Amino acid sequence: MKVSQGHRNPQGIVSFDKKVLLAAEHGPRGGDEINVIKEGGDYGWPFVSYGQPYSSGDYVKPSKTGTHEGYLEPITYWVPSIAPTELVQLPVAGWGSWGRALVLGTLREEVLVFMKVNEKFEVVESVRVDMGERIRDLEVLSNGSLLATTDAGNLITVSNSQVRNIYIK
Ligand SMILES: [Ca+2]
Repeated sequence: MKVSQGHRNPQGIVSFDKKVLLAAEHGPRGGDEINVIKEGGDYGWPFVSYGQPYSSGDYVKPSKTGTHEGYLEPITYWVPSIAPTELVQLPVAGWGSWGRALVLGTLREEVLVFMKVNEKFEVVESVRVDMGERIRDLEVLSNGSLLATTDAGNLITVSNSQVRNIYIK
């Protein structure tokens, strides 16, 4: 069963509070998005994007750029691109005021983006935590800390109070 359409390159998906599906996707050049997924929703690609084509020779080009009119709006987007990957939700315990927040991995920016959303899924606070590596995947461990995989071949745990490298190469 098709749930939704018009996604470009979704790489992260999370069930927020185990109720609402959120997905992160790459835009073309800019226009990276986080969307609340609604059944039957159309998220615009390849018709609209806040990003731009890479070049006039792109195989698929958005029909309209710099707008998302006519399609479901992302809850947040990035121009220029940050290259988003996995999206997770932090547990309440152990994360202080960031409990229940969203965390997004990025490739290009080499940061984790921590985001608080309100009940309407508006991003009300956002911080970037520099990881110094391209972050590919994220997992919340049973002890509540966050585990990141990196393109350099490292696993990094992140807790509210510490950042620690574990080299697996
Ligand atoms: Ca879109």
